[in-house]
Amino acid sequence: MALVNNNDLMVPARRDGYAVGGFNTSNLEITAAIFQAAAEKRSPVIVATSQSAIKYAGYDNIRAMVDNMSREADIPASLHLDHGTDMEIIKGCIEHGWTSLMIDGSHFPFDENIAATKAVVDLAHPHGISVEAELGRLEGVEDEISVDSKDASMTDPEEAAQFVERTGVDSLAVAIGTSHGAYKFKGEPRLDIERLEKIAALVSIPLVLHGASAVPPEVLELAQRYGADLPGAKGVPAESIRASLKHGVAKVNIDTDLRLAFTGHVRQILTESPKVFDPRKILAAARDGMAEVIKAKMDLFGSAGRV
Ligand code: TD3
Ligand code: ZN
Repeated sequence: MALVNNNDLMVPARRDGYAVGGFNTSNLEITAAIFQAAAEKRSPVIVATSQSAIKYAGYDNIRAMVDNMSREADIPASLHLDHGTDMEIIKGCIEHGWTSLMIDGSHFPFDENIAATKAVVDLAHPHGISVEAELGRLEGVEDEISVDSKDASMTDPEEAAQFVERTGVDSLAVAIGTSHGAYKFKGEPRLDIERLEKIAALVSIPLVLHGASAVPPEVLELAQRYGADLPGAKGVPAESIRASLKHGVAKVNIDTDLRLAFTGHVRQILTESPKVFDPRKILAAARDGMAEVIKAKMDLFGSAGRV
């Protein structure tokens, strides 16, 4: 079907206690994996593109690919800008048919984040485009910060309520202890679910969990068996994702797990089949490997079977 916006996908998700995956793409094979999984699982899906992915693949190529695949698969899907910070790209997405935008003003002081978010809401809403914002900062182990300062960077529930009220934003990304990439925790993984519960009590719009990749052991193991060097990689346990679904999280962002699956499968086929040099053989293995990961996410998030 034709592309929808994130409200169409996330408002029912928050109401019914499941989440839609926001999967990042930058090429044909990742996009195909997303729709292959969505079609098999009968799951709605959010196709996310970072600013650098747009620079890499081009607005029109991405839009045509996502639009076409969502029609062919007959799956409700949105095309979403992930972590928008550049007004030129935000406007470019509006002009090129994106149905959803994230404005990431999380690095700004509170009032400036509000102003930046409100400006994007005012630009997007007349076009029927939904807007996600972020309050609080996602800081990982690589940032070398203490537990205290990690706590200080997390989303404040009262501020979140005020932020949503003053911006008119459609969904809110919260910082509760996750971070981007493959190295999220040094010791035991810990998310601040109590904080999330307080936010959800004060904020009725759908919440978004960034940095939610699990770094699944079998995915990491495959990549490492064929030479990847990723010591100490650690992600968010399934149990924490399940807990977040009970407290308003209606979109869960996944990029790292797809990158790891892609890398593992490409490494495997190149190592095990040294006579293969057809890019389609190499990339089809990666695509199918990513589709398996995505299907498991759709089961975990509870979005499977909702179409
Ligand atoms: O916004 N994103 C995707 C871009 C992050 C770079 O990997 C996420 O929140 C996904 O985070 P994760 O856990 O997959 O790195
Ligand atoms: Zn993110």
